[in-house]
Amino acid sequence: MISIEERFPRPSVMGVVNVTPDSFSDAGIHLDPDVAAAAARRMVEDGAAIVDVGGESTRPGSQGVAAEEELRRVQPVLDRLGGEIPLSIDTSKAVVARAALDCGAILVNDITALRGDPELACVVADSGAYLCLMHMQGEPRTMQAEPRYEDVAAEVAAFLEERLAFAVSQGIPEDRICLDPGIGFGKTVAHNLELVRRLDVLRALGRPVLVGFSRKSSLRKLTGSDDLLAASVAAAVAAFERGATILRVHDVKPHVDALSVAAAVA
Ligand code: HH2
Repeated sequence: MISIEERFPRPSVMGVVNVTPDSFSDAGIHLDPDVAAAAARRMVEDGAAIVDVGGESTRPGSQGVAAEEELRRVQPVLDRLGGEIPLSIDTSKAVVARAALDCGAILVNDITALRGDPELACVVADSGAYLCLMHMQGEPRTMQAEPRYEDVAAEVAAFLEERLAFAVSQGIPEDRICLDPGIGFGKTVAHNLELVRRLDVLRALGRPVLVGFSRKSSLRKLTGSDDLLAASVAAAVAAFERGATILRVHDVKPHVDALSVAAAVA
């Protein structure tokens, strides 16, 4: 497989399909696998380079689900789409990742950065899949209680550098890996903004950076609005301009259009 930077040139859009009853922003709407599959196909028609399918909500306060339940949610969607469109699996569980890769998924998006399941690194290494390593302080159940950093950009970069080295030590080629600051995962609004402002600190690690600011609660806090579309697009463009390569978004078409213009200007 070609390197992740060749496969996903900057900027590339990752569409989000959450097959969950309790997700942060699109809870319940994709529980019917036919509806989820149709939404994913539409995202690719609208210009998404890949669609990230997830069966576990990681929103602040969420408890996590068993692997069987996560698989029960995502498998029917993967069965409908595997091989047809580029798919990413949003999971920290090896059995879920393996099932998705068997169905043709090409990227494993692990919000625990290979800390959640000791078997996951091996599954990724054996398959040759791409991998996203994300920073999170704490765990979803408690992460927003009291996030603290001395220097958020430096600490997130140090964490990702260590996780990148770990992934490589497990046999995952460095050129398959992208890094993600984990917007909203154990961070205040100020932390999230500083991470985007100082994205060059993450870029300096030499890997493509993925940013997921779409519909996150910081945007609601900043705007006071419940309609987060324009705020999400602005955050994605700001992240792109500071060097982000892949933007993880729920509303694909407006992001693709905005990023096309931002890229044309750049
Ligand atoms: N954010 C969410 C889930 N997965 N993966 C990466 N790599 N980066 C992110 O920022 C990220 C992620 C949370 O957002 P969402 O999918 O909308 O909600 P939920 O986790 O509740 O399903």
